[in-house]
Amino acid sequence: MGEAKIFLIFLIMVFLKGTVSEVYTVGDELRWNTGANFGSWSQKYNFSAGDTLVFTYGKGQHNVYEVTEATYRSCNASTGVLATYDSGNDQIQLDQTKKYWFICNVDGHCLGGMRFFIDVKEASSTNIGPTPPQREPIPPPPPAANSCTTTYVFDRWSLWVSLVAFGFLLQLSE
Ligand SMILES: [Cu+2]
Repeated sequence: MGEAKIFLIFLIMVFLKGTVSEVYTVGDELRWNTGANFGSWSQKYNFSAGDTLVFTYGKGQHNVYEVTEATYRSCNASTGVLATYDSGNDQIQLDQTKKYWFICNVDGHCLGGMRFFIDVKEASSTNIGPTPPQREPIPPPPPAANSCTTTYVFDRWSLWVSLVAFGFLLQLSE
């Protein structure tokens, strides 16, 4: 019973690991700032639908524009802006499977490197290996009554030996 419970908890953990969305801080410890390499940051992770990006930065120093690919490439946000954020702590849920293109639209920041794109895939459990085959539970040890039976048999046997020996002795004495 104890083993079954542990195995069930293990299964639940595997299931949750495969489905619970991740939260990614853009730029990791460097955050959303000039000087971070967002191209390499964005390639470190496999993003899937339901994950969340968090942009943290000094409010007013930067902003976050979700843009089209063309605007990402040109760094010209006069067109092709899909969404804008400027709170300094922007949490963007990636609820679609598509490419997301982000830039900072403060002068010069996009051209200076504050831009990246990510390819958000379908949330799936393909990154989870097959669960190892569950071993058959070890059968419980045989009941302790067996030892009583053994003792009982032994006692009967020794009684029988004693009787034979006694009879033998009686025969000798005749
Ligand atoms: Cu900026």
